Amino acid sequence: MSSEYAISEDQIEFYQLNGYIQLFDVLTPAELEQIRSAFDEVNERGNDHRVRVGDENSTYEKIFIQKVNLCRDFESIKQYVLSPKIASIARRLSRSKRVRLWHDHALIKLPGDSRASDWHQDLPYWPMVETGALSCWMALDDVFIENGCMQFVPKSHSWGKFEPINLVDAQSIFDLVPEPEKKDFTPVPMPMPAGSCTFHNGLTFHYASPNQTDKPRRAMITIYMPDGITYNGRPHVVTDPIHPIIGEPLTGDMFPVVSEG
Ligand SMILES: O=C(O)CCC(=O)C(=O)O
Repeated sequence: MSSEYAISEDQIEFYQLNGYIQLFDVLTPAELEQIRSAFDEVNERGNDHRVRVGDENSTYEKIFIQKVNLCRDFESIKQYVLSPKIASIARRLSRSKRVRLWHDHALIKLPGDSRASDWHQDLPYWPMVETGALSCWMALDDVFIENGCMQFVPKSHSWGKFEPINLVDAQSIFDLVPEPEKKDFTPVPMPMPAGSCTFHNGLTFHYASPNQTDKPRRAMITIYMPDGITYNGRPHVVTDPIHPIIGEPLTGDMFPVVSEG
């Protein structure tokens, strides 16, 4: 991966205030091509990493095909996910001394009978006591509203942590949000060319509309957590096999330090 991506203090403040930021041309064309080729290889190698919720035609897979921790089996994805270039942006945005990898995942919104990724927060699904974890959502295709670019509600990360909503049942998170905050609901769409990305706080409300085009919308997401985040015991596909102890920090080889400053 190429060298450090410059972000200004104003951009860090924007992220801190709004809970998200959009960054253009983060990947070089060669880096983008490398990840796209890795996605082709993932497709050829089948479904080992797929989060299975129901069968091939399940509602979940109409929202997106999700493949978790590709970095464990695909060298070029490992290079990307562990690269200091992206991790250091996460560290600076979150104003952390050190960030660890939580996990990576591919989210592919297929064309056809496509569903929205409904409004939700991420942190309620993660087994973490503390806040602060954040995602880098890297576009591998040009994205716009019609194929499911990300959308965010500015400042919604300051509304608190709600219950995890069921994306498949079209349960609305807004039923959980109190009135004063609900009136501040002004989503901001994030169209951008491939190789650009957004970062969002695990508490920020986000959404992606159905893919109404005839091509897949591919995104590579890397999730980082400030060092010291502790395990809260919630079941999760990443932590279930390793049985962490409740209250202990998520550390070790599975959650390596990826940027320190
Ligand atoms: O890519 C999508 O459709 C949704 C992404 C998302 O929810 C996330 O990255 O947390």
